Amino acid sequence: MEEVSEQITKKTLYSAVQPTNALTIGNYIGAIKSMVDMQHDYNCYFAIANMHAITVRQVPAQLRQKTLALVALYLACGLDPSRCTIYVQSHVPCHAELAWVLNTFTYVGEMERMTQFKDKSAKHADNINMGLMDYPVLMAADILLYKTDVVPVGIDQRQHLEICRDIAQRFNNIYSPTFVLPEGVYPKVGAKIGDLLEPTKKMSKSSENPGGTIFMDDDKDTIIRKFRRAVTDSENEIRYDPEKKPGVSNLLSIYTAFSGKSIEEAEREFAGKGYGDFKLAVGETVAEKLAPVQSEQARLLADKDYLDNILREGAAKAYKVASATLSKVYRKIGFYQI
Ligand code: ATP
Ligand code: LTN
Repeated sequence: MEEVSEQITKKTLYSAVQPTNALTIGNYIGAIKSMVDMQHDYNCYFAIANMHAITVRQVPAQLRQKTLALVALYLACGLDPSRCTIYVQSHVPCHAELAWVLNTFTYVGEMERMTQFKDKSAKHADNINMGLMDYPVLMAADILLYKTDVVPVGIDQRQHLEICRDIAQRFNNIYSPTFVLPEGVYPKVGAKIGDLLEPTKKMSKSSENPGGTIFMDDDKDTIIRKFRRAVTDSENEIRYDPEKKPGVSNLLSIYTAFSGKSIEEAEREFAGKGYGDFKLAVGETVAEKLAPVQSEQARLLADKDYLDNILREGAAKAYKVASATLSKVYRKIGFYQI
């Protein structure tokens, strides 16, 4: 009873991560951490976006393995499967089905203008496939199927959130109010974690130089070594100023996300200290937080049946909600139903 009334009063939250490469602390700070922090206050759906992942060529065995590894990571980071619906996108066919309908409410020109499409087209010039271009429409389908109110993501996804709202609004205007318009939620600090070697560039899973990226499965020595080489500036002042001091500010953002301290507290803590000490402290804090997550992820990965059960239950719960929305859409657009 309590669970039912909770679901009625709580707003709905949706997010997803692609099971590609190893996740970075950018993914953690930009998305997973907010998901964990917000899970108690919302009715949550968290997907493993394997259908988005294939817009870039994947090795099948690795995609399978990374899918399960991401479920284990979600749990190891603190997502509670008894509170939130955790599932694999391809297990709920409604995503592909709604995406097809939404395609007919989306203009080619809009998709060609998407920053991520342009970046990924440049990076994978030999495989500029239709799926890559259609990526935001599938993402809109993900979000709209669950009547989502809020979507916690990194700032790089803002454009996709905006187009999702445009598509939903367009559909609502042509028919009648059908879709809820979702709001993107971006972390106050850390919505765009920078690469350690090029701090004005987004830290990315698929970066060419792994030296600038901290992966969630990096060991302590690797983490400390990467932070030691992080680019700073020629001053020797630990102050948050993303414009003038992108490297130091990026390290401060990472430090606050992992220590729970505020930027001001961190600035005070390191006042008068040198960059060497600062970088070591950031590296140690990150390594200390990641160690238990890594061992918990490994423990969970050894219990495939447990993870499969979570995914089975998650898919069933997601399907119930998604299929109801899809059916409503089919009715409105005039698909004959039996
Ligand atoms: P790639 O760079 O290979 O395209 P990605 O690292 O962006 O992948 P996704 O699965 O596309 O990974 O993103 C998962 C989530 O992590 C999204 O919410 C995204 O906004 C967030 N995110 C990714 N990188 C960062 C970053 N550097 N800072 C903050 N958030 C990030
Ligand atoms: N495109 C997202 C992953 C994603 C997503 C979503 C995020 C797929 N579907 C729905 C939020 C809501 C990314 O982070 N690159």
